[in-house]
Order: sequence, then C-alpha cells, then structure tokens
Amino acid sequence: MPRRLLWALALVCASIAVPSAAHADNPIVQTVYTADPAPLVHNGRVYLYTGHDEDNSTYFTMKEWRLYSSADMVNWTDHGSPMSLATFGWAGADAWAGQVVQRNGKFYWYVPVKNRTSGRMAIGVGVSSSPTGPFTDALGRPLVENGEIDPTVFVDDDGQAYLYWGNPNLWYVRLNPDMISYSGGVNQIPLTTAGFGTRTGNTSRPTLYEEGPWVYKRNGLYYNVFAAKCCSEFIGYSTAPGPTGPWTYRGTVMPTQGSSFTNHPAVIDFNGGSYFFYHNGALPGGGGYTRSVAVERFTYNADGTLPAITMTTAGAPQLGTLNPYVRQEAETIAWSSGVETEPAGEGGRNVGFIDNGDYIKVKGAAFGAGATSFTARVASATGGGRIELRLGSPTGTLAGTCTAPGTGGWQTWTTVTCPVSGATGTRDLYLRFTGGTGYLFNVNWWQFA
Ligand code: FUB
Repeated sequence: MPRRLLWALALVCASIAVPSAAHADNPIVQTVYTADPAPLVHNGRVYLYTGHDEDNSTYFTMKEWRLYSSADMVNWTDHGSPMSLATFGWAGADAWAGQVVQRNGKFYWYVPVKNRTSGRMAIGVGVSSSPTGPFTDALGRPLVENGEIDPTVFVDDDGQAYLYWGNPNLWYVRLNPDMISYSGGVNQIPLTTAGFGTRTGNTSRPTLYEEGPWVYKRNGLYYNVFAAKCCSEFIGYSTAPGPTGPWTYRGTVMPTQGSSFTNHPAVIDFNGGSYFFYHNGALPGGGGYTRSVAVERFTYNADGTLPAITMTTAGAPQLGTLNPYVRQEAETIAWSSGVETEPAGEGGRNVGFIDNGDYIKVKGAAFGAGATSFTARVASATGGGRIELRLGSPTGTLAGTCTAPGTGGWQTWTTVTCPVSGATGTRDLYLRFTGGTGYLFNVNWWQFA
C-alpha cells in the first residue's frame, strides 16, 4: 500500500531528524487522512467528527465521514465511519465539511453533499440517537440546496437554532424545533468589508470570507470563525451582538500555515479549557487533498477576542491521565506508526495491518504503585508475534512482552496475559509490535492488572 511505504520513508527521516523517539500528538489521527474537524462536547467526552480524504487523492475525493472521541484531548478512540454518502440515497459525491449538534435527545449531522439529480451541492441531515451513530437520512432529500457548502449549526439560549453555510456567499436559515425544517426562508448575510475584512486582487470576492463558517456564542458575543482568502487560506473571525449580525471583522486567528491550501476551523470549550481545531497536510504524503485534523488549546483575551494561534506538533496538553487498569480499546491512540483500524467481529473496532516494528502510543497511563500483568485480546491468521510494553518511547524500558499466537483467523480472538514489571507512576505507554514478515496479528483491547 503506497501510504505504508510513505510511512516507512517518513520514519527513516524522523529517525534522522528527531533523535528522541518521543512523538508529538498532532495531527490527531495517523491511520487515515482526516479533514474539516467538527467537535461536539457530550457527557464528558469530545466527539470529533471529520471528513476523510482518500489516500493519494488529487481532489476533495471524500466518500464518508469519520468519528473519534476523547476524554483527555490526547488519547483518541477511533469509532470508524458512522455516516457516508450511502446514507443519503440522493447524494452522489463530496462528503464535505459538516457539523453535529444535540437536540431533542438526538444528534443531527448537517453535511454538504452533491445532489446526484441536480448536480449541485446541497445540505443533508443525518440523525441518530447516539453520538457514535449509525446516522440515517432524516429527510430523504436535501434540507436546503443552493449549490453552496459547509454548514455550521448553532442553538441560541432562547432555543432558536440557526444553520449557516456558504461559499462564495454566506447564508442562514432559522431551524424549527424539529431541527429538520426551517421557517422564514433562506437569508443571506451581507458580506461587507466591515463585517468580513478586505480581500485584495479579487474583484468578485471583495471580503476575506471564503468558506467553513463556525458560529458560536460566548459571554453574550456571537463569533463566526471562518476560512479566509484563497488560496492558501488562513482563519479569520468576526463577531456580532446577535446571531444574524451585524458582523464586525476582528482579524486573524490562525495564519496561513501547514501544507494544505484549505484550512477549516472549529472552536469548543471542554473541561475548563478552550480548544481550536483545524487541518493541515502534516502526515507523510499530506497536502491539499490529503489533510489531517489537529488541535491547540488556547485562552481568550480578557476582552473576549481570540488570540493568534499557530499550528504545533505538540498539540493540546493532556487532561488528567489514562487508567490502564480498565479495559482500553486498542484503537484508543495518542500516536501510532504503521497500523490501521477496522471493524472487529466482536463489535467495535480493532487495530490491524500490524507489521514488525509498528507501534501505538498511549499517553499518560497512570500505573501508580505498579502493574504486575498485562492482558490483551488478539487474533492472527498467520503465526502471530509479540507485543512489547515499552515506557516513554518505542525503544524505552521494556516492562513486559506478550506473545500473540496464531489463532486461525484475523477475527478469531483469544486472550493472552503476560507478567509486567517496572511500570510505575504515570508514563507514556508504547505497545510495540514485533515478529516476522507480513501482517502479524490484530489487537481488540488491552488491560493491565
Ligand atoms: O473538505 C472539502 C472542502 O474543503 C470543505 O467543505 C471546505 O471547507 C474545505 O475544507
């Protein structure tokens, strides 16, 4: 697989450029290319909905959306794809940038897709009773269609919900309480230079507004953070005293950076911190059509303005620690090298496509006084291999080695246990996979005792 070759090359480069094997946590996902982040805070977790750029893509070739979740902002659990183009029988292509909101005990996912019949971009609505899906088409047709993209949804304190979207214009509708219909028609927000800044050198687009609006409210002030100028884009923002304006341009949030000519913002507050999500081309093989989602923690200025935020490879600090003494899904990952994930026959997902030397980093595992054993759920259609439990880096202190045997099938699962010593305190845990050639084994979950 070409991407795996790129990984191998990247690892060689990384070993030259970065003597320490400690790895950054941005971008958030290493197993696939992701784009257009849309986080949702629910029940003590951040659910991060993303687009999925296909490997080797040379356009915005996107067929499905992906979902990851985290309680600590650094270890992210892969939930696979809860919604795809196939969800919308009327959609033919372009699973682009959307957003999920919770209302009425349900989760509504507004997405732009190409209407197969009209050939125009339209906004569809997926609905689910769970943040992890599966989502179904709420309407069986577009909610609204005017050839423009990038919906963002916001529910005001008075219960009125607004759906904004647009490129090259900016539109909104007032959603009805059912969240799948609207009243008052389709309204256009005037793109004035006072509201959205001045673009030079493009007479058809005099303001900086390009696409990707993210509208929210904080301390009574309404924010519209958006992808500005093209191309390459930067992230700018405007504020307003009300949900429909008048908007005032406030400047740059994130300058043009990061090897992707698009960027796409999202802002949340979670457990006392504020977080800015975006995308770039940071993975090996990454670029404008092979993007990756990343996150930075930030603090609002005292007057409510947003600070300038730059892309980092360190990402956000960890909130708390990870408990290694409860069952952890193998697809809960701070950083990984070489592996992929797939649906598991036992339910959920497993880590697979493991070659010799691949690894998973789990950040900030709180071992306390010390672990004595490690248990993992494994399967292998070949001869299996070994899981090395290393601390601090992929070549760090070896706390134990578990043998994963051949089980007769990639989804024929068995549980293995091995002794552990020296795993004390709070450490970054690396599950390093070793063995022969070819794919070695799959891992569904693990737990220390
Ligand atoms: O990912 C496809 C498109 O690229 C999105 O809809 C835009 O916001 C830009 O990120």
